[in-house]
Amino acid sequence: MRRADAIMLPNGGIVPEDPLPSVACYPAGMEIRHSVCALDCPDACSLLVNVEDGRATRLRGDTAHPVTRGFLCGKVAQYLEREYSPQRLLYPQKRAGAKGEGRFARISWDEALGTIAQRLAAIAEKHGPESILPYSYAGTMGLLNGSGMDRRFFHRLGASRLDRTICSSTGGAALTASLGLRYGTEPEQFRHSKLIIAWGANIHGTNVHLWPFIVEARRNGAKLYVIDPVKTRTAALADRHLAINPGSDLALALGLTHVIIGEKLHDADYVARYTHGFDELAALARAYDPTRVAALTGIAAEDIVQLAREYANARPAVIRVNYGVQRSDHGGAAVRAIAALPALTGSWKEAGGGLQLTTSQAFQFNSKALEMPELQERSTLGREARLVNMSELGKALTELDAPPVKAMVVYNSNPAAIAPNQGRVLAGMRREDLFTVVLEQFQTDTADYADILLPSTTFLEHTDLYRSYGHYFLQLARPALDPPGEARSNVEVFRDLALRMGFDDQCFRDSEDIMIRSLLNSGHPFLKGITLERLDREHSIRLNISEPGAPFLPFREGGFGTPSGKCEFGAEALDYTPPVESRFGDESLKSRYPLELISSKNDDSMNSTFGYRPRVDADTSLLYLNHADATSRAIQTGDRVRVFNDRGSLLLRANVNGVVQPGVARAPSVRWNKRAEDASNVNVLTSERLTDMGGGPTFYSCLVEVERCGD
Ligand SMILES: Nc1nc2c(c(=O)[nH]1)N[C@H]1C(S)=C(S)[C@@H](COP(=O)(O)OP(=O)(O)OC[C@H]3O[C@@H](n4cnc5c(=O)[nH]c(N)nc54)[C@H](O)[C@@H]3O)O[C@H]1N2
Ligand SMILES: Nc1nc2c(c(=O)[nH]1)N[C@H]1C(S)=C(S)[C@@H](COP(=O)(O)OP(=O)(O)OC[C@H]3O[C@@H](n4cnc5c(=O)[nH]c(N)nc54)[C@H](O)[C@@H]3O)O[C@H]1N2
Ligand code: SF4
Ligand SMILES: [Mo]
Repeated sequence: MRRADAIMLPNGGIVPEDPLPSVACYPAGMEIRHSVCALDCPDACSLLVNVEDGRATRLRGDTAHPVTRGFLCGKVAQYLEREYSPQRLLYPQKRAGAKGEGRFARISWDEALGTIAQRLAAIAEKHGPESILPYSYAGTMGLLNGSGMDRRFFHRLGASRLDRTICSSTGGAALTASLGLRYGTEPEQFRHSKLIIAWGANIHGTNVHLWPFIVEARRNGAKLYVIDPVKTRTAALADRHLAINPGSDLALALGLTHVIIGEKLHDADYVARYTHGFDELAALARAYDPTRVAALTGIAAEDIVQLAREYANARPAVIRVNYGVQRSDHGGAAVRAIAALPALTGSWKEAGGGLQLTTSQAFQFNSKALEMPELQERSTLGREARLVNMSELGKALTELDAPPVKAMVVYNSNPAAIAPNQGRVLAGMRREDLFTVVLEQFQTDTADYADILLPSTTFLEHTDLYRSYGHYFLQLARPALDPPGEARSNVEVFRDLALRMGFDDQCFRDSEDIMIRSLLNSGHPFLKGITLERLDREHSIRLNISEPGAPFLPFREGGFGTPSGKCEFGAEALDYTPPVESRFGDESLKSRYPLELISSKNDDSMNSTFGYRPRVDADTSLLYLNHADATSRAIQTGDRVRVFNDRGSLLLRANVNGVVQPGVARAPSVRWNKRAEDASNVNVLTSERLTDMGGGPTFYSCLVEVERCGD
């Protein structure tokens, strides 16, 4: 491997070190154990943990892993601080104060589980089991603790099903419609690219293990272009930053298509063989000439023409589109129009070409065997339960009827901080008639609303199986450390709860190993020969997506997963209109709230997971403004500002610099409400409005006004 010390890593990121000394060099009593980072991140790093006398003394990236390549991001390089934090929850507790106040009294596991079982049974009996709502997302990416025993439990109970839309469902639905399969270019192939487009993708901040491959490509002459309304660190390091108007990516992609087809730069052979709907797409794109697209996107017409030509001519060229693009009204259509580009140019044929939004669907598990949806028939409901969209939690807790939500069980998520339209979410969570159970590692904002609060293990303390949404290695982690206090894994808690509820199905006695074997047992060729035994030995195994050493070219010869087997351009759904909340949208709205607020990820955290760290408080209390917008409001860097719209109001500190264009503001997210002076965060401003596909949230389409507010 190339020595990576020449590769600049983000703040706090650890530069790869010398290879591990041989085992004989370690002090007696020290062991190196393997683990996997379970955070909601495409990189799914392979970890090595030094353990001395049962205590971890060091955590680092596995040098042998082809994507981890021996380094960790800054936030997880310090994970042992979290692991051993005095703020870890250690015992079951019950509420001793008002909801949200955060006062609790210690109880035993026996009392905790007994109370939960009794309350859930009574609520199911009185209001029907659908009045119980699970709420979870990807606090851990582990399959057993994220979508295993919990799913079985809620299915058997007949609880409402949760539509897990909060992050990626819009882009996922778009890829499914266009490609039929939610996977794409391998990260390792980016090193062969000549042009890399980071489209709504803050690679340096949120997907840093792709960065060394980009560095390698650039050393060989590749260019990196970034399309992002914000001048992120990725954009600052790029050859070119195209500062696009928020939510106008669909127009830009159609503009590129206009030039590519107009100048006959497309691959007519690939288009004819492997795509469907070209004529309709060409007809639509005719209306998107560079002058019009420039007005819609804020990108100069000549830059659009140049980008289209370079993209079509640079061989190979790859697009890393991330989830930033799809958190807006027409995010689904935008992803579809972007996903059309590599099919138009035939770039899927080349190693280092194509596109990556996610790689997750290549992990072709037998998820039915893990989640067991058929258990719903054995519930008192006796049928498939209703589906509640997690992005509309505020609505679900305050408006949903027949039946209303009477109990909520939260795990792997912090909805009091991360769900949109927070005012309504918290109004719902404050309801005295709502029974709330929270499984957590830390005393989050959500934990403060629990009636019963249960201490959870971290990924270093339980067994789990991990896929990735940014690479193609399947990984297993066994516990590297003992849980502190009385912490238990989600698997254990839902297994125990099932027994308490009297569910005598054999599946509630399954061990972790049995669950893993059932997941692997899908018969899909990508998983052939991958067994639990091999995973225990090797820890990380590349899926059988191509011959070892050969690049994975998923759509080289078509092979799309759509019903037609072709890439579906779907032009009928791609005509552009501005997002509802934008400077080009509704007149009455934009006159009162003229700034488009983007609350994208902050570099040093993971959504709200590290919200207890002072450094995260500092980052997530900033509002970046353009000089023009600041000057017209007499705001200077360091000023306290009030950011507001019809949904709520928030105090932040202004930072006036060059990262956003006029009319756009950025608030790095997401902080813990209770650590702020006004006990709230940016989600008091965001709305529950949904996107065009997949029922996703529109976090990044949010109009606000800002005013100076004392010091
Ligand atoms: N450090 C860190 N890493 C993380 C996370 C974190 O919180 N912190 N979160 C993890 C999670 S849950 C996810 S889903 C991934 C997300 O990873 P990314 O998708 O890379 O992250 P986002 O910040 O959501 O969005 C990426 C970029 O999209 C830009 N953007 C916003 N609106 C638009 C638009 O309309 N058009 C275009 N072209 N760009 C736009 C934003 O300015 C941002 O820079 O990251 C994961 N990794
Ligand atoms: N304004 C705004 N809002 C956003 C976003 C944004 O960019 N802007 N991003 C959105 C996106 S993309 C996402 S994915 C969501 C993420 O929202 P969430 O899924 O809520 O993610 P986190 O805030 O990281 O909280 C995860 C919680 O799970 C807990 N946890 C971790 N492992 C375990 C475990 O094994 N067991 C249990 N019981 N708990 C565990 C952690 O302690 C943590 O508190 O936020 C969304 N909200
Ligand atoms: S958060 Fe992402 S980059 Fe950081 S260690 Fe975990 S998987 Fe790797
Ligand atoms: Mo996410």
